[in-house]
Amino acid sequence: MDPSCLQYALTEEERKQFNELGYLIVENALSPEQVAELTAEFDRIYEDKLSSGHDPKTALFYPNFIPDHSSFLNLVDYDKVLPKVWDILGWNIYLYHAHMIATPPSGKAKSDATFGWHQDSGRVNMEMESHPRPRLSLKVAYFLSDVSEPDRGNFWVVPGSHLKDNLEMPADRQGQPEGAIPVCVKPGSAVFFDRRTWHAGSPNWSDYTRKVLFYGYGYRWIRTKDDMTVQHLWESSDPIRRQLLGAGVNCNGYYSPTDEDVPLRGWLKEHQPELVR
Ligand SMILES: O=C(O)CCC(=O)C(=O)O
Repeated sequence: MDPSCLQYALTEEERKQFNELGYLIVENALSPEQVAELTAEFDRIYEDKLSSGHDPKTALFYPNFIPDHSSFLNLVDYDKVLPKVWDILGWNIYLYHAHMIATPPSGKAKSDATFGWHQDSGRVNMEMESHPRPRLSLKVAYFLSDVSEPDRGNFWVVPGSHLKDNLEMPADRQGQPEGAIPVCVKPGSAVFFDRRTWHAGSPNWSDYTRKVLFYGYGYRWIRTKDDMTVQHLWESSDPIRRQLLGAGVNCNGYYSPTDEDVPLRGWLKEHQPELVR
């Protein structure tokens, strides 16, 4: 990592927003050139899935896309984003999960049906005894298509809901929970969200296919949530990227890391020592 990335460290205002709302929007995180390159690779994968029989009217959920192209890999330790991730979670982190979603026009009339609201991490929410639930991980969603208007298959959130263990759903599964809003952003925006923030994807009632890449960062003692077949990329990666791709010395090092397990800690000791404890 080049120390110049520290210019993108989380600001106090950003921390306040993330802590209070459970999400944070960073506009223009990607340049138009990056959006174009990522979109070309995204479209290639999507077209490939359509040719292999994916229904063009339903959303494509495609996990483990990092090995598919270097432009996806390069976002794993992206200098405009990673410093904000470590400012929130600390240094004992890695990419535990990544998925891309294409949401094509649904071709259906707009309805009021309640979306699939959830907190991330499945059974963690039942089996961990704590209130509020622990943060554990966050996702960064890079929007490649224009969702600056509602009804475009937007990502929805209930701001401030990350400290709630339950979210009251509307009666008869009609309408959205109180306070719910669509996240409306331009291509190139990165949306950080705490895994506990109640969120949902939504149907696409527009004519544009929605395109998003999700990068999930969590503590190194959390298991991967998809196949994450990235091990062959370790050798050609620098030490911090290797850590983020799940490399380590041995299993104990996920819990009690040595310097070799967590090069990010060594880097921060030198460049942002207040984060190392
Ligand atoms: O498609 C979306 O906007 C929602 C994605 C989602 O729920 C998730 O990544 O956990």
